[in-house]
Amino acid sequence: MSELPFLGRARSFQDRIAFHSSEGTYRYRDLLERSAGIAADLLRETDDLNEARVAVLVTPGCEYTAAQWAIWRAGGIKVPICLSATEAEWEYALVDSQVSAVIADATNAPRIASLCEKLRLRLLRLDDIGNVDFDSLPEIDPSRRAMILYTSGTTSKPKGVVTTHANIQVQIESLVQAWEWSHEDRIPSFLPLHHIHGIINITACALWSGAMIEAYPRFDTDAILERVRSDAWTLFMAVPTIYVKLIQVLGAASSDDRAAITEGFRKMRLMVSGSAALPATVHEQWTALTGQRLLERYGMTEIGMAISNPYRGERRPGAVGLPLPRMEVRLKSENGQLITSEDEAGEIQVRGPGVFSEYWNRPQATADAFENGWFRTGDMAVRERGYYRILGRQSVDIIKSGGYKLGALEIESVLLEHPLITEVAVIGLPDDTWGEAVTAVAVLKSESTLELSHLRDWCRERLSPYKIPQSLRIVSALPRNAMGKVTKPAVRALFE
Ligand code: MCA
Ligand code: AMP
Repeated sequence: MSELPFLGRARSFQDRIAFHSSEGTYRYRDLLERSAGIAADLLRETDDLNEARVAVLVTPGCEYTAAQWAIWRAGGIKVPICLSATEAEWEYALVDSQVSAVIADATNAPRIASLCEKLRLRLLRLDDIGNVDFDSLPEIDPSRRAMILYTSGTTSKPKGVVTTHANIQVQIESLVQAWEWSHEDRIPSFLPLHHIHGIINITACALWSGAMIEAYPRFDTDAILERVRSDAWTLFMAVPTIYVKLIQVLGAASSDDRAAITEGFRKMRLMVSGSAALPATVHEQWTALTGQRLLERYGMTEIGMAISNPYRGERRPGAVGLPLPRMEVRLKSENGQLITSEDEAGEIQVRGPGVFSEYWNRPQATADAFENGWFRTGDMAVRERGYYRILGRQSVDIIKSGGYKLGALEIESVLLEHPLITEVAVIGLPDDTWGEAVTAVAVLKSESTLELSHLRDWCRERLSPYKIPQSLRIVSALPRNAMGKVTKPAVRALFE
């Protein structure tokens, strides 16, 4: 029987260690067995999930991956949801993707149990699933849909980005080839597992290669630096905010500690930055501190990774490099002209077999996102001396903070529910640590006052922590154009 290629790869690494943590060591064969057991549980009432959506709310680690593989082996579509999201955000994703079941671990199951009850969803607790017997698992064609990731955009609610098994395989193979992954690699995983960076670039590439992962539930600076000191890893992948924070920590460390830690970083074979712009100054500071030349790359939920500085060759600070294998990239000017010369800015458009298939249940949004088969990223770039350099987003309504993409309109629609707010505009202001900081500019009901701390407390029930405004400015009116529409550049100008 033919099976999805990642399973064959795992079989060839049977006895190698896939996950290592303070809780234990799991080999590839453990992952295969455990995922088959969970798949059998998912298939209690049917012999194929036939693309039914199954949400995953599991702490990063072996069990998370076993759950993911189980959904795929049972024929379902995996919908990973954010561990730090609010119940309202979970409900949106579960309802929008029409999930039929949720897989959660012992820690997270109690957090989502009442929502599952309300939505009448089956809740599978991993701690309740033992070694379930299975007769056979369905045959899955790679053209089947495999995953839905929620991404914020210029609409008020996030959209579900659908990728097939074939798309995902191309995304993985492209990176494994470009960055020369091997079974000897060892990598920490500390990024959230509801986004491509953690799911594909780190976890899936490692497991495709027979490498070893050390999983952390979050970026735990002390624990991670302790392992860096002891040369635990060959690879390290993070968002720019993490490199900024590491530079701050190393700056404050004693000279002995700093020397031991930077030596650990120096020995790694590759350190990658992505998900947001890496300022050239941070790139240069990191090299001065550790001797490592960070490899910056560019990607997006809809396309995986598209452009990367080379593994071998010049890694240029401030630039993202060249198209990755199996990715075609072009720039289009504002008036629709194809840009062929250097030094001229245009929108990045991408084509290739790794590009997503559709936005879940949004045919119009899908159609609008493509131009003759090319995906329109909404990011502007220029080519200089052969390399692409990202200039920024076309839309002011997209904010990148700590590597997370946030939709200003989504945050505004929540803030408008606050009883004292009558009008609000949300923007991202430049921030040395976070890249951009979420900033709210609000008009209040007459004669009322609102403190930032109160607003932040109020938001905690409604928004993930990274979407909560970092600052608040109260104004008597929002700047509007002649048509009465709020003008974001003018809102931004209030801070200049
Ligand atoms: C958290 N805090 C923030 C933000 N986030 N403050 C300002 N802006 C923010 N964005 C505050 C918290 O409220 C808290 O404040 C304090 O910082 C510590 O919070 P914590 O969550 O513990 O912070 P952290 O652990 O230091 O997290 C920083 C982080 C995290 C590790 C950079 O944000 C992260 O994992 N980001 C990565 C996201 C990611 O993977 N993006 C990839 C998607 P207080 O102490 O007052 O409560 S992009 C992608 O996949 C594409 C395809 C691509 O190209 O990669
Ligand atoms: P998301 O789809 O949430 O993962 O966010 C993708 C967006 O992150 C892209 O459209 C870019 O705006 C931004 N991005 C990713 N990598 C880079 C990078 N190296 N430099 C600048 N922006 C980046």
